Amino acid sequence: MKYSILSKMKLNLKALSAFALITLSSTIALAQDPNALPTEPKPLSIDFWFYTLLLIAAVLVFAVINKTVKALELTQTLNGKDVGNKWNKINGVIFLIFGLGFFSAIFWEFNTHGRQLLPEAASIHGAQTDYLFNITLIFTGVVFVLTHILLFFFAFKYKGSGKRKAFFYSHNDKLEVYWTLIPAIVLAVLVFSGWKTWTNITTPAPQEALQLDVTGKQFAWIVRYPGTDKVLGTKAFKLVNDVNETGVNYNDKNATDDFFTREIYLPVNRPVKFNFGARDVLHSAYMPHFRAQMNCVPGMPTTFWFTPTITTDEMRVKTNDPKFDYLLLCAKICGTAHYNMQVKIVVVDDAAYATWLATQKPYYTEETAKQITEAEVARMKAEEERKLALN
Ligand SMILES: [Cu+2]
Repeated sequence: MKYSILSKMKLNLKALSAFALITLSSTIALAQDPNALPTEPKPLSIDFWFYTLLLIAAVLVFAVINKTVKALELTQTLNGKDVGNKWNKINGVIFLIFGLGFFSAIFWEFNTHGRQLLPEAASIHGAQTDYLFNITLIFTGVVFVLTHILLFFFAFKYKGSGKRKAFFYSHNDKLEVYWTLIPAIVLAVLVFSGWKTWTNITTPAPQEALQLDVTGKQFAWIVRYPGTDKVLGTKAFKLVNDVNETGVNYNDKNATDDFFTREIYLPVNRPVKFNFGARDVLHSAYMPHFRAQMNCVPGMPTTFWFTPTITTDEMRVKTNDPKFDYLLLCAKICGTAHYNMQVKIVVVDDAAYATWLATQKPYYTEETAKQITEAEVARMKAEEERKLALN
C-alpha cells in the first residue's frame, strides 16, 4: 500500500516537472526579442518568475481549499447531514453578488468610456445613422437589463431548497406566440429602417456636388480637387510614375487646372462626392465625425458622398475643444505607418471656402510637365531593363 502511493506520487512528480519544463521553456523562447542577436540572450526579468510562482501558489492554495472542503463534507454526510442545500444557498448568494457587480461594471463602463464617444454627427446622413444606433441601443438595452435582472435574481430567489418542489410546466402556446411575434416585429422595424437609411445614403450624389479624388497609398492620402471647371480630369494606372503619383491624364483638358492639397477644405451645407482609389494595397477612408467610411481598392473605384452640416469652428465650440479638427483616417491595417495616414478636414462657410479656393494653384505647369515626362522616360527605361533581365 505504502509503496504504491509513493510510486504514484513519484510518477506524478515526474509528469509535473516535465509539464513545467515544457511550459517554461516555450514561454521563455516566446518572451525573447526576435530582433536580438543570438549571441546576446536577453536576461529574464524578475517579473516572469514572480508571476509564475504566484500562479503555482494560487493553484496549490485552491487545490488545498477544495480538498479540505471535500473532506469536511464527507464527514458531515457520514454524520447524516444534508450538504446539498448549503451549496445551493452559497451559489444563490454568489449569483446575486455577481449580478450586482456585473451591473456596476456596466454602469462604470458607460460612465467612464461613454465620454470618449464621438461628438454629434457633422453630416446629414450621420444624424440619421446615429438615430438608428440609438433606437437599436434603447431596444436591446431594455431587453438586456430585464433579462439579466431575471437571470441573476431568479437564480438567487428560486435556489434549490428541500421545502420546495419544481413546478412542471410543459408549454404555453399563447406565451410562445407573444415571445415570437414581439421580437419579430421589433427586429423587422429595425431592419427596415436600417435598409431605408442605407438606401438613402448610397443614392448617387447630386449633380452639383463638389467632386474630390482621394487616393490611398502607403502611407498617405493624395487629395485632388477639380480646378475652376469643377470637373476632375481622368486618370489611368498606366500613367503612374514617381511624379504623377495617381496617373492623372494631363492630355485631358479637364485635368490641367486640377490641384492637390494637404488639407481637405469643404464648404458647409454643400454635398461633396469622394472618388476613392488605392495605389498599392487596400486602404479605407474613414471620416468618423461625418460617420463616413469607404474601402479604397486598387483597380476598383469606389465613392461616397455626404453633406457636412457643422463647420470646424462651430464644432470647436460644441466640443469645448479649441484644438478640435475633423480627420480623414485610414481604417484598414495597411502596413507599418498605417496609423499615421491622416488628413485634416476643414469645414468652413462659403466665403471662407471661396477665399481658400482662390489661393490654390493648378498642379500642371510647364515645370511639372517636364518632370512628369522625365519620370515617364525613367520608368520606361527601368521597365525595359527589367524585361531584359527576365529574358
Ligand atoms: Cu491605409
